[in-house]
Amino acid sequence: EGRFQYHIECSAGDIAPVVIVPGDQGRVDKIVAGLSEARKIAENRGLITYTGKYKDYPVSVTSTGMGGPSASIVYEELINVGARVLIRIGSVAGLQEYVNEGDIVVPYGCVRDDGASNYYVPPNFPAVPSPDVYSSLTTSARERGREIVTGINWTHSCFYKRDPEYFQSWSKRRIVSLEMEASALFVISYLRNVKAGFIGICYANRYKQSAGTKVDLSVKNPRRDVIENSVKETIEITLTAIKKMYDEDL
Ligand code: R1X
Repeated sequence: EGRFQYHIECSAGDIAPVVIVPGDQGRVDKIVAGLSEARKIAENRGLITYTGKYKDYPVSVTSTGMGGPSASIVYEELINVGARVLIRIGSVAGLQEYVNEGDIVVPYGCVRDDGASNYYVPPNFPAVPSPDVYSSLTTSARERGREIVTGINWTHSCFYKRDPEYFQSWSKRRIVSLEMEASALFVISYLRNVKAGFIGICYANRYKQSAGTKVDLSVKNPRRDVIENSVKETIEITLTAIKKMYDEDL
């Protein structure tokens, strides 16, 4: 392995051992802004890669696109060229009444409806982050006095599902949030013996939106500034967590 990868168009030596993997291509620049000496490595099909440094420690960023099937291609190819730690920074929706716009969520497990991991392992196989990444992220948030939400996240595959029960059923089981890539990340990383973690920013409360009879998924967010602030803070928390992991030799 280590040769040129078909989709991400990177080879061994192009990326750092630690790679931040947002879904959104638009978030890549925001993360790269926190790095020094960053250079663009590749861009293909919306899979954009930069490598730079955070306080002298090498860090890469690669966008994965939306959903388990796209993201799983990126996770696999990054590991093929030397990634040892993958950290997803991504958007989530809240599934509990108390998880709202701008909240930061760091899950310690996922329900696996990502649409890709079921091709790797049976349904009874868990999707969990590496304890090292989880604790570095949560410690780094707490050290700066930022409260986070933790619990189990649901990685699903059907954004435009309009049946309220689809959302409510997981809410009733105390699931805190939902998004579309984390469980594929956790399963693939576990199988390939690399470390993974996920930190999410809440964009909407799907619990409240689906509590009526209709689910309106297209509401424009009135709290954009609060969310943008949390995106910035999430990036800082992640970079500090990465430094912590390098310093502690994790
Ligand atoms: O993971 C989810 C997906 O990538 C979060 O945002 C996208 C859907 O809007």
